[in-house]
Amino acid sequence: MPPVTAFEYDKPINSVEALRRSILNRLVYAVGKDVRSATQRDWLFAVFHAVRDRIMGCWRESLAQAEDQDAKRVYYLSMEFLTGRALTNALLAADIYEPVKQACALLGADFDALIDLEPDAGLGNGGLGRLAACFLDSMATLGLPGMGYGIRYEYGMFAQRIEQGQQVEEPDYWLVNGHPWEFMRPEFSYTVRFGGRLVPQDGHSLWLDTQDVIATAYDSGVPGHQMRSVATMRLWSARASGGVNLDAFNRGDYIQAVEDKNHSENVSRVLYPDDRTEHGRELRLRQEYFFVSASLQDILRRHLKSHSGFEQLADKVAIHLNDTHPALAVPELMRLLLDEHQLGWEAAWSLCTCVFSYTNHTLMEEALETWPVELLSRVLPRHMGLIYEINARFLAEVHARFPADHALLRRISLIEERGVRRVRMAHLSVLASHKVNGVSALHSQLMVETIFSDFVQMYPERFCNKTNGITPRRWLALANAPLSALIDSRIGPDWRSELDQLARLRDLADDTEFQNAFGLAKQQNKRRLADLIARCPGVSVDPLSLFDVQVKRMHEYKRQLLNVLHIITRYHRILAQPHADWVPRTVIFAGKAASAYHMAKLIIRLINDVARVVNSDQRIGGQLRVVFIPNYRVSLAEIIIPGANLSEQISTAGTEASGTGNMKFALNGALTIGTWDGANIEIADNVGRDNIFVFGNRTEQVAELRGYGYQPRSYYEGNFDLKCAIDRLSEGAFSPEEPERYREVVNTLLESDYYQLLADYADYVACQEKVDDLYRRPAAWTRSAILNVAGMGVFSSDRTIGEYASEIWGVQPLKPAVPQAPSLLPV
Ligand code: 26W
Repeated sequence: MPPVTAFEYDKPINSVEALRRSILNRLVYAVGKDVRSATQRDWLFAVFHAVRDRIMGCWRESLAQAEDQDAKRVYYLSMEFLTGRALTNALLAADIYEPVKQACALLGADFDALIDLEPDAGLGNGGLGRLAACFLDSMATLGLPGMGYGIRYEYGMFAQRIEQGQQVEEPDYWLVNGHPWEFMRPEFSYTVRFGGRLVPQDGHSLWLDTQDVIATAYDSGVPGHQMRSVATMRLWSARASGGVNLDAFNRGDYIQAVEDKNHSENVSRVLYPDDRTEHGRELRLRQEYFFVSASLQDILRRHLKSHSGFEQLADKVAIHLNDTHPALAVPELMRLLLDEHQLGWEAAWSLCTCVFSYTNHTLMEEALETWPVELLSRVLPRHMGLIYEINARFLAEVHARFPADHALLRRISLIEERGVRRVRMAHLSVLASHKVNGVSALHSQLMVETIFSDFVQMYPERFCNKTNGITPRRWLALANAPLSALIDSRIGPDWRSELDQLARLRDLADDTEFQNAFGLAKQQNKRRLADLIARCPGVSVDPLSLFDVQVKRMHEYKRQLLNVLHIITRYHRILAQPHADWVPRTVIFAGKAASAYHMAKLIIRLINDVARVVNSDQRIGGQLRVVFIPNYRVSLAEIIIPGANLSEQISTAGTEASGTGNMKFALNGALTIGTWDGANIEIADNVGRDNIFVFGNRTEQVAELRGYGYQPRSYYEGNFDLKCAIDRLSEGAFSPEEPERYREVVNTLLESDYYQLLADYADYVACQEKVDDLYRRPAAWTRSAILNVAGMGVFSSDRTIGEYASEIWGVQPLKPAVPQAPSLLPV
């Protein structure tokens, strides 16, 4: 027998017959069932296995190439990866969607039903986590060596139910039926230490008596477009170190012993469902350190496998911090290099600043992470010590450069000294990174003008912009089959990996035949969305009405409430003139509120109350409908977004760092109504100012108003419609059973209105009238929608990741593999 070569495996054959046999084989040999006994779940798993088999060869080759070429790799550290479903995405990447569907039909399995059975991997809150998922997709498509590191939460983002108009949270135990896409890798397990005490020894610190948790790797493959490569997402799961507590066990206290074990395993139990305030929670801090420590140990192990020391570390490794959540990677790398590998301080710190880079995703004060010094000292005493040392050296440098400026030292310090002393994770991240980026042009500009202005004086060359992007594979090819087919028929299929190709559609914007086909595709998507809505009890919508959609996390700054004020105004106007020529509208909302965010939950309730009143009012003759779709998540977004005519992106200028939903809508041919905020601005630049509805105050005006003492009441007094809308809310018109229900909402609006809804109200309502005017002219509307799609090329996450790779990480795509000898056996 000849020796086994590295890649002696069976090349997949993707004919319908080969797929049918594969699925059948996997049903019998991996799932342990047969055609007679298979449940839907069994079929889903059989298909999953058959598809996973088909990405394995490419995946192993991607890993081997990176190793053989000794390529520089990028490690994307993120607390969240909101990947959604894996199966349909892989079917598309491997170009076997249709043949697998046919194979299922031959086997008597209901393909559409079984793919719908896959739970979303909801391991993220929203924008930041979904961005990380799009980035992995693009890394795979571009063939960039590296991987994503995160946490394998047992419970993902909670499921949302609406009960009597109110949000109810339910645990999302997404792994309950098993997860056939992942591989457990127990050989990659690391000890992560917490607590304990420091004992000085020979100028070093010994960290003793720690409580230890084991991190075990679980790998998932992320197949790139046409399987150009497969990226790895490695998620860590916590295991107790010593099994059960033997002391307790021997004392006969079995329950206590197992409880201790459970306690350590809590670290990877649940995703924190709050995207603004979780500082101070000890378990969250433990999660952050847990995944960062395991990832860094893994990165250094891999490096030392093929290098004798760390001289080349910065040439071979780039580590990216997705927001500050993984910022403990900085003191952890210092600890590993100093304490475990005996490097000197200067060498270790210089490696840090070469290796790390950091993306900021928010300027909002309350979302900037800080950790109490007391907590850090207790949970991670060694790291707290290292942070002090980093800070002391840094402040000395600042003082040397700006000796007269004492206020600067206080402002720029890694430690906030006012009140309870806290570590500023953003400062730590900036200090340790050679590049720091914002996520849209405006955001990056505001970032250097506001929160990091002091750091700009010290390190101006560090700061840059990388405007966000989205993967066109999931967000157009997969989510919108009708439009994808139409685009293919006119410009071919290459837009999937060269999204700039969409610019060729500009020539078709005035082509009546194309417009009609484009309109038909939109209509098909609207019908699919209407069917989805019909499954919510008690609502039916007209697919010919204008679908006006706002789907995103519930946040005061995103101003869902401004949308509601417009709805109430429109409702009143229709009641006043029921026979006027109204453009029938369906306003669709979806989104989760953080469980402790009272105002956001109240707004969900308000939307549902307004929906109930408006939808049941016979007098308006169906000219207006309001719908709240429960449990917004990636798989729902894939249905909702293609069905939208109008995309609501109405945050207070200066507050939405970028937005990525805005890009998904425009790519699917919705027109945007939006403020001059985040990436909306760049969308306007690319689709043309005539093809987007912009309204409201800009950042400078918002700041000016805030500076002068903003008076929301003056807008209320001065605008009849606005006064009417707020008065009706205040009287309990939408909650007759409890008239005081929205008192708080009214008071917030009239007394403080921090996000200046009232200042933008009149312009917003006027802008909505322009929306109606254009919708009355279907050809003109469709033309604009086509120009939106045509202008979206730049918002591909392939473009974004290409920029990160060349301008921040210094990594290059892998060289194509040498063709393998054809194999003989089908999988
Ligand atoms: C500490 C809790 C916490 C958790 C998450 C604080 C802050 C966050 C994120 C920074 C919130 C977030 O998801 N930000 C969004 O990031 C997207 C991707 O860059 C942007 O498109 C959104 O505008 C931004 O709000």
